[in-house]
Amino acid sequence: MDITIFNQTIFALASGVGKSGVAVVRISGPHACDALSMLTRKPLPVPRYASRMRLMEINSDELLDDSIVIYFPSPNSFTGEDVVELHIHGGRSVITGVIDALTSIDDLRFAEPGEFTRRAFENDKFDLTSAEGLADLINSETTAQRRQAQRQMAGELGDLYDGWRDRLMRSIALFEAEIDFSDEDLPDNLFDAVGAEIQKLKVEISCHLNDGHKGQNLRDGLYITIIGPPNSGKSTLLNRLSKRDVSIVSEKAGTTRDILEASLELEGYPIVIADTAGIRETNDEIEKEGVSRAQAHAKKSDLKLCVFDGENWPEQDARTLSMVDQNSMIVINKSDLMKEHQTEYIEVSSLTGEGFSSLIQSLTEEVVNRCQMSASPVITRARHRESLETCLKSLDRFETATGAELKAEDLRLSARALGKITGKVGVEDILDIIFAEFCIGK
Ligand SMILES: Nc1nc2c(ncn2[C@@H]2O[C@H](COP(=O)(O)OP(=O)(O)OP(=O)(O)O)[C@@H](O)[C@H]2O)c(=O)[nH]1
Ligand SMILES: [Mg+2]
Repeated sequence: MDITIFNQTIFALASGVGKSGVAVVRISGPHACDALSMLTRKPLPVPRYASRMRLMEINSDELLDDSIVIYFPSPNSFTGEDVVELHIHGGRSVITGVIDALTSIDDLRFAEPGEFTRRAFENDKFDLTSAEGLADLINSETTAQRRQAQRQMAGELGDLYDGWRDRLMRSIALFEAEIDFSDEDLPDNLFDAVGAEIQKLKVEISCHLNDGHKGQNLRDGLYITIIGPPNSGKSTLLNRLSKRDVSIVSEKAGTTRDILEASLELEGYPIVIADTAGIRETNDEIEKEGVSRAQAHAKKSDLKLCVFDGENWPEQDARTLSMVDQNSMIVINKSDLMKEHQTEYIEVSSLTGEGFSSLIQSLTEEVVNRCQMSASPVITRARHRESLETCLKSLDRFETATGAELKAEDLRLSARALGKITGKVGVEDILDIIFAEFCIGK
């Protein structure tokens, strides 16, 4: 994005599209006040107070809407620029009328997705991790996702990375002093002190990285794939879990071919469960494709729900059995047809619902274990993880490097990697990608 466009005044519908009681149109930039005056033909309202004002067509006295207007003078606004919010009636014709009137004003243009937030970032209203937290908040669907987004938005993650970066900067300063004044008397134990500090930082960053991807799991939702032999009742089980008729169920083996997904929420944690083709050897080309998709899908999911057919118990399907690993939960279905019961695995009947409360309980435990928030902030994006790994690698190099110059350079690289996460340095190339994630009006 060209930086000069920040001189322009932008506007957009900040509330959702479609009919609603109230809609909010936001205007930000140097001409926001002029635009408001053109619509109201009245003096500016008192800053940050809601004022009832009539909005008129620009070229006639035709009433567009009787509205509530709030004016936030720069720098005390969301973007840091002059911002005007028009709270109008949410009818399509009212919204179109106001948007058309704004479009007809020369110095105004429609905002790009995320442009308001980007301006706020450029004006130092918050760092990149907080902006990402805001995007996550808007996209959050469950309570736990909302809490995580709010914590990130409040700057928890940014503060952690800035704190580490500050410590690195202090170490760098000490090294530079050593390089610049090597003839003078600096304490002998200077290198030792920095070495100990870097060692401590490395442990903290490693612990932070070693989070079992909980933050990312919560943000993206945990992905669970149901696998098992044909006819074991996988589709019936998914339909009962999701309380919807997602998959076709039939007594014919080999019914499901495509991957079918249902989104659920367990105690505020988001999960997506996928039903797949029953795994078996087959000459049917389409079924074969279904089986290979099922296997590939199972491999990349966070958890496999391996469903065995209880009718054949204790016999178990060898192909499915070979896919069981530590990321698997075993379920024996058709408990209503089992002649002898077992206690090792979860037994359910997808037909009658028997055993489902313990299945849901076990699933919830798994999900909570893999997503639960801790007291300390967690990594929520691959972007953060990559930079932290780069930082750690530079700190490793620091320890083996010889000479103050090389060591200082490694410290600079590691500080740079941290600065990239919060947006302090070298982020121009990724800003377009990050802010494109937002919707228009944010
Ligand atoms: N008695 C009994 N029948 C079940 C149960 N679960 C499923 N069935 C029946 O088993 C048959 C197969 O069910 P599906 O859910 O289609 O099985 P699937 O594993 O999805 O089969 P494919 O898609 O072919 O791999 C259907 O006739 C279901 O009604 C159960 O718990 N008890
Ligand atoms: Mg099926």
